[in-house]
Amino acid sequence: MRLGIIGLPQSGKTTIFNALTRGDQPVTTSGGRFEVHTGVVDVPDERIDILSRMFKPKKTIYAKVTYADIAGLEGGKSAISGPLLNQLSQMDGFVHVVRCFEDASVPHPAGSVNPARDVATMDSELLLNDLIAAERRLEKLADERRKGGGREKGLIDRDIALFERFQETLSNDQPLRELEVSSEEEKSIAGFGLLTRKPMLVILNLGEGQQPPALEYSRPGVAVTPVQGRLEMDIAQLGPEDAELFKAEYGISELALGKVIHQSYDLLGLMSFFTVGPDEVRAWTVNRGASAVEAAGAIHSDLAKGFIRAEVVTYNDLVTLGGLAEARNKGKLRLEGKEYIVKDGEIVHIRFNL
Ligand SMILES: Nc1nc2c(ncn2[C@@H]2O[C@H](COP(=O)(O)OP(=O)(O)OP(=O)(O)O)[C@@H](O)[C@H]2O)c(=O)[nH]1
Ligand SMILES: [Mg+2]
Repeated sequence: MRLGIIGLPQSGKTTIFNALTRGDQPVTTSGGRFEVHTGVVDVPDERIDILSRMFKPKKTIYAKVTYADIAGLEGGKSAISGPLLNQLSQMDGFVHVVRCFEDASVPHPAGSVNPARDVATMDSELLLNDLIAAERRLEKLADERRKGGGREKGLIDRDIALFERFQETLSNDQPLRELEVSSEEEKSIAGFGLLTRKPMLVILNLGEGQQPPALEYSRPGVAVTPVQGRLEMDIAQLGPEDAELFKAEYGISELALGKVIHQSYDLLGLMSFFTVGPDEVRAWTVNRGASAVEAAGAIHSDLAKGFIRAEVVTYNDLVTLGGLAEARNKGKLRLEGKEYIVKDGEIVHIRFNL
């Protein structure tokens, strides 16, 4: 799963990226140049820590999220061009970094710090691009319908109706993530990478000790969270001991970054199930509502192909009872079939036969 970090120039994208990935990309200005850096981040999970202590495996593997620091968005109400748009459309969701910090030595491209305005600017930039994409698609569909010989007319008409709905929604300044579409329709737009369909996490990038601004912004599929970006980046770059000292000195009990990673994960509609054993304790990522056979497929396609049964135990039962054998003895290890809906935090063992 990949989240693209976007925002106006000099809003603190690379700073947030470094904080999330414990990276040290230089925070010099990209000058609006198109530039992408990616980093993979473990999703912190106390349950994995505890299972790992229980099973003492050779390897402990957390769920992962990839962040991409994408520079080059100007926020000038112009269409986003080629390679940049291509990058954006490949993301599963966005982290929008909004500058709140005041610093005279860092000029704001619009001349002043105004988070509400910047949120609106980025929203309309993404909207504009989807509007252009929808219009292009409608032209193509009209051509296809006129020429004939390809897909069935009924299918083309269905797509035309859908993209006309998109066009209308976007023209009313409404992002597409707020529109209900059927699973059929979902399939016919999967390849288009429409930007306003993607979930978004808005990060209010605060200066040290700054209070978050009041921002009236509540929309489906968007979460808003304040982060003291530079402070968190500085801490992320320290060793664990120094980081503790630093946090004590600044009176920080918990970093916002763990929360940001969790919010990203939730926003993308993901959850984790676990596998345990002496070799490996591991978190696997699936969509919420995934079935047992889909969970098997997340581990390996062979497990889905040869699926017989899933042995399932809840995290709480396993930890309380102290082991898989104990769980089995107490009848807490359930046998489930292909269609079983896996829950977040369940420990799943797939029985399969090829
Ligand atoms: N004072 C202060 N400066 C910050 C803060 N966060 C970021 N900066 C500074 O703002 C400048 C821009 O930060 P970057 O993280 O490079 O911003 P960016 O969005 O990646 O910039 P571009 O890639 O050039 O668009 C840097 O000089 C940072 O040190 C903060 O919380 N307080
Ligand atoms: Mg940058």
